[in-house]
Amino acid sequence: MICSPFSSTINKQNNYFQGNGYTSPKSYNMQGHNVTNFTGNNLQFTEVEVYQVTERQDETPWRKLPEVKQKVLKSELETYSPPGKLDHVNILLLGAVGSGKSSYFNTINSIFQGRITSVARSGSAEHSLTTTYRLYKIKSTDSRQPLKVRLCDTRGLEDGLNLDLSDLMAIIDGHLPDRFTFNPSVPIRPDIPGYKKNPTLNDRIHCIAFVVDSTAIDVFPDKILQTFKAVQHRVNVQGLPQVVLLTKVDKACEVVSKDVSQLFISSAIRDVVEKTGELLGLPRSHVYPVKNYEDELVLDDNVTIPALTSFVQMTRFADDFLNDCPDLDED
Ligand SMILES: Nc1nc2c(ncn2[C@@H]2O[C@H](COP(=O)(O)OP(=O)(O)O)[C@@H](O)[C@H]2O)c(=O)[nH]1
Ligand SMILES: [Mg+2]
Repeated sequence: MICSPFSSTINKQNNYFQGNGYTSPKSYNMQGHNVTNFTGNNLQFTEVEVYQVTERQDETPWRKLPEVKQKVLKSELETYSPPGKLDHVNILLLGAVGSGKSSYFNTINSIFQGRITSVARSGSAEHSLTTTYRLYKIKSTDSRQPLKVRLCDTRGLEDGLNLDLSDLMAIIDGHLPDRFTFNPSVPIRPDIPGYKKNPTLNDRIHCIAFVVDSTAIDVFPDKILQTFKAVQHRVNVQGLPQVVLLTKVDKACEVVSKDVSQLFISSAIRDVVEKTGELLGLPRSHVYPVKNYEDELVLDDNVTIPALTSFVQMTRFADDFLNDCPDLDED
């Protein structure tokens, strides 16, 4: 039944409100009743209550996370050993300045330290705060050993002071040592100090994580997209796994900003995941929405589990890549 019994203001006359609208049956099973016997054939109401219908979030998650405990995910990483004679797996964080690369490392490190830590400098400075290339080790308080998975944090991509494709390929192919300082006016060449001329498989990147700020997806900077595409073009040949870490999900959806547990229920986040996958030509299952620890003082499962899941997935992809890598037995 479509009802619009009154509009604007109606006043009570005698003992009823006189409606000024209409009621009409439509697409509804009235079970033998009609408008006449339903309304008494008038629009006189003794009581009027006004309700607002609001859109209800669909409670079915659009992505199911593994039903294992955080402890199981952590222990998978703590006990992980790369194949062959490799010492560790290297995951490269690549993204615009301010996209949340350093914060992602801090998030993962905090999870394994069991408390909020801030080893990598993060912030909102206009230019990249990270000017050195860092191969971060993640120490676990439980196993007291560093994980055999490292996160590589680069200087951010930005207009003007861009890392060009050959610089990025030097990183991906393992030519740069830990703590290498980028000098925007000196291109990376084999004769610069610290350059590794003959990197081994151990030095190379085994998985690339494009770090994307989920609030920037609608107006994604063209120059950064072009850099991502150029990198993809080069690494697709090697079969290097690629994922997207979609950060700042709390800023992309009001529901998630109030309650991070709604991350995989939020249709706004589902849409951003879909758009990002399309933008980078990657399957949605390779796009991981995460909220980084940034103003929290204590760890929270709703933040930890999506971040840890993304980290486990990247490690598994890197492991698959290495197992299939023809150079594996040479190192
Ligand atoms: N609200 C929110 N802020 C974030 C998140 N991740 C990073 N930030 C903030 O974004 C800013 C840039 O982060 P940073 O990690 O330095 O970016 P980087 O340049 O890619 O290393 C910092 O102020 C962070 O606190 C997130 O998931 N949510
Ligand atoms: Mg940084």
